[in-house]
Formats: sequence, C-alpha cells, structure tokens
Amino acid sequence: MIDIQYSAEVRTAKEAGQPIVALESTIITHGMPYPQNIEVAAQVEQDIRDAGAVPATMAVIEGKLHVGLEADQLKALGQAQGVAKISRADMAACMSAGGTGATTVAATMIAANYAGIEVFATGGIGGVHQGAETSFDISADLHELGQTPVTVVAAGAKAILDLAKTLEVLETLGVPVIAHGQDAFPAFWSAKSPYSAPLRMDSAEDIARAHATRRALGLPGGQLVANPIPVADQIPAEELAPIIASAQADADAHRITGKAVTPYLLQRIYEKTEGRSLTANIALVRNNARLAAAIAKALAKGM
Ligand code: PSU
Ligand code: MN
Repeated sequence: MIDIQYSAEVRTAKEAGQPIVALESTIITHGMPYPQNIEVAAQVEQDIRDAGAVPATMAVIEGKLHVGLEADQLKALGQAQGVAKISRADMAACMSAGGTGATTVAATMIAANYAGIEVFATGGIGGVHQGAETSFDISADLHELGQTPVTVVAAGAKAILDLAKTLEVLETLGVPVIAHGQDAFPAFWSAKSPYSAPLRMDSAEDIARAHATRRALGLPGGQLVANPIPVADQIPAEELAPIIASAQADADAHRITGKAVTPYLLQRIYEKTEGRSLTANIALVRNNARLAAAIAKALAKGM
C-alpha cells in the first residue's frame, strides 16, 4: 500500500463523502510561466470550492504521493527548479527514488483512481502529435483514458496536436468523447474544431449518469468531457494556425523530442501570441473546473 499524503481539506472531504475534483500539477510546472502558474493554480482551486466541491491537486514531493496540496506546498512546487514531468511510465520510479515530480493527465488519473476520486479537471489532454506517422509521438494520456476510470474535463485537445488522429485513437481505445453543450469537438484555445465529437451532453447530471453507468458495467477506462472555451475568451483558429505551424517548425529545427515537445510548443506559442494564449488557457481551465465540480456533485448525490 502507498501511504498517501492528503491535504487537510481533502482528508475531511473524503471522510464526509463530499465531492472532490482532482487537478494536475504539470500545468503548473511545465504549462504556464511563473508567477502566473501559482496564481492560476490557487484560483482554479478556489473556483472548485466556490462551486461546492473540494480541489485535490496531485504531485509527488520527495517520493510521497500528495492528494491535495497545502497552499505553501503549491507555491513551492510552482517555483521549484528541475521538477520532473511524470506520467504512467515514470511515476513509480520517481516515488521510489524519493524524487519530486509534477503529474501529467495520465499520472493524475492514476493518483485520483488510487485515492477514490472520479472526476478531474485540466486544460487540455495530450494526444497524437502532428507528424506522428514518423515520430510515433502519441501521449500516454490517451492510453490512460482507455484504462483508468476517471472522467476528465478538458477543453478538447490543443491545436498543436493532430485532432483527427487523436479522435481516431480515442475511439480505438474505447474512450467516450463527450462534447459539452455543442456538437463540435473543441480545439483548446478555440471553441470549435472542424471535427464533430462522437457524443454530446448538455448537463453535468447527464455526464455523471454516463460515468456511473460505465462503472456499473465494470468497464475499465474513463470519459473525456470536451468543454469548449467560452466564446468571449477564445482565439480564433484561423489566427492561431500560422503561429502553431511556426512553433512546430521551431520544434523540428531544434530537434525537440519526447516529453519536452508539449512544454516547448506551449512556451513558443505564448511568446508568439504575446501572452494571449495564456489568458485563454486560464479562462478555459477555470471553466473546466466549474463543470468538473458540478459533475462531482452530481456523482456524490449517489448515481
Ligand atoms: N494542457 C495544458 N498545459 C499542459 C498540459 C496540458 O494546457 O502543460 C500537459 C498535461 O499535463 C498533459 C501533458 O498531460 O501536457 C501531455 O504531455 P505529453 O504530450 O508529453 O504526453
Ligand atoms: Mn509525447
């Protein structure tokens, strides 16, 4: 058994059977620049509390799996240098070596499931990268969704990915992809991509019921809820397309591979949009946190 370190509020919420929403930490350490990363992390936690649920930010700190971070731990993680980005492949190795690592979507799902938390909010999931037919770069997040029973609320997948291939792989892995409140699969910074999501649901209750039905069937794997960024906060896809293409060309020219690809592209896009990508990113994460809290509340009512 792993000795989980719960934050005080998560421990209390677990004992009382209150709704809990998992949050990842790679978005803090590798997805956003300091100091906005710490401000956003605290804000998103507060959004979840305001919506009537309890936030549980996951991380590995000096070998210990933390489910929920105290405010000072969150601040320290957001400023620390050399924090590992951990996924399914290296989570146990980080813990056994006493290391410190931020959890990606895949590792956060593992931690949430281990702690009995069924709903998780993030910005965007990893997916199939452009050029995957030669690089084979497909995020472990997709396979995690295929095997770990957590409902993940994200704003679709980033347009730095090949969205059509990402949707195909999710279908192959048996992952329900549910667009919230629209037919189109959202494209992270933009509310709509050219692709339809296979499923659409318009309420948190419907999503919670689908989650509970999968659990009752004993199906492994989670659900991906694709929640569009509010239109007022989006960056139109046409405007972003050339920026993404040039960020991708920079990554290719510098031979960026493996785990470094996603953080590198996010940073280049942040620079090339003069910070606008970050403003949109913050808006969509907060929007996802609110929906995840509503889903967790519906599930806690006993579905
Ligand atoms: N979405 C964001 N910012 C991020 C990520 C997603 O808005 O930093 C992170 C998540 O932790 C996700 C990871 O799990 O990127 C995917 O990395 P990769 O493509 O290397 O699997
Ligand atoms: Mn990758």
